[in-house]
Amino acid sequence: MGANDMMATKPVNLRRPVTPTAPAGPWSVEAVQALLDKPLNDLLFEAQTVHRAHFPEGDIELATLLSVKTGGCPENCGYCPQSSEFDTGVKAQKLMEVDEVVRAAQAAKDAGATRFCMGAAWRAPKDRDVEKVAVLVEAVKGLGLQTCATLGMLEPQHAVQLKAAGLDYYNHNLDTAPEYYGDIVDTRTYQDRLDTLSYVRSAGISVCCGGIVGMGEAPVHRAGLIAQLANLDPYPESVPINSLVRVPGTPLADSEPIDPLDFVRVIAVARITMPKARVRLSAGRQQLGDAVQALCFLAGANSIFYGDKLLVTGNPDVEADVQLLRKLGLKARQTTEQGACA
Ligand code: SAM
Ligand code: DTB
Ligand code: SF4
Repeated sequence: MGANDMMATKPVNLRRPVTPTAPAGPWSVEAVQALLDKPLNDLLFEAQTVHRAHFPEGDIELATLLSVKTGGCPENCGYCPQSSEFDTGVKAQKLMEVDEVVRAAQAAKDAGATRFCMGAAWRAPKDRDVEKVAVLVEAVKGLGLQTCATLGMLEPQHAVQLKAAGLDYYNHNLDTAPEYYGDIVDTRTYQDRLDTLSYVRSAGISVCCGGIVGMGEAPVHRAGLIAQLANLDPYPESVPINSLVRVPGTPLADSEPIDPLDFVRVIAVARITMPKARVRLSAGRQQLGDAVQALCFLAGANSIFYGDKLLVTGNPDVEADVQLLRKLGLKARQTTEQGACA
């Protein structure tokens, strides 16, 4: 097959990824593992080929996070500084007021973000919490930004309410493979996560779902996570790949950091298995350095969290990211006057 044939854009069915190595049916963990194990240059070439076929513009989406309700969470996710079970110095705060959120969202838009994601440290929001977040969503949507929220487990009617308020995306991560999940959190199950994802889908909200690497997982767990994500039907529109931010006081604070090239591999395999998704190079960028981030973009990452803070931990500052994109000759995704993404 010549290079031109490989670059040709074919009609794509979201349910059946069209890639050089895509299986006819669901992705097996073994097939994903085989991709992860390829020689790096071969893997990057395949990922970049898939990437160019599906994202000829090559732009980078800028999504800004805001923790609208911080800390005091009853869950025990071993990576999370916001769990009330761990002594991390994060102070619990109540839900932010609308005007404060709108100010932050406007500032994000002015800085060039096209998506604004509101995070809340809840296990599952109560009815009255969802009503209040719906007001926030409506206000942020009114600024012409894409809206995203991550609030924990939802009931089906909550998803419907949030959709009606103008929620475009719901972030709910599977975090790792089902086999490793119980080692990371035991206050909820993998099936709880899948249930919320199905309510979000049914309500017509786009799905943002990914995971974390560098939590002491085995390579097969990374393959297991990607297979789970790629086999969601359809696979998520947004796939955040986080590198663990090791926060003192959390049970995972002393985890062995992932080899940066293994992180690049995970990004590449996410791109190959979910060709039309926005793959987000998410938490942990402060530890990666410019060269590894450049490799992640080559591997098919086309979204970042943009802004000086993630939820409670740090992120590269805006000026550094503007310079990085400029240095790499990458352009940020633009919105139209109406706020729709061009
Ligand atoms: N409470 C909600 C939930 O768990 O879905 C929403 C907020 S929670 C902080 C959102 C996601 O952030 C988690 O699912 C996890 O994937 C990611 N996350 C949390 N702490 C992290 C850390 N220290 N490093 C990397 N990612 C982290
Ligand atoms: C996601 O996958 N990563 C973001 C967002 N979705 C909500 C959160 C990262 C959190 C990093 C640690 C912190 O600041 O709390
Ligand atoms: Fe709570 Fe979400 Fe943190 Fe888990 S990840 S402790 S659910 S805020």
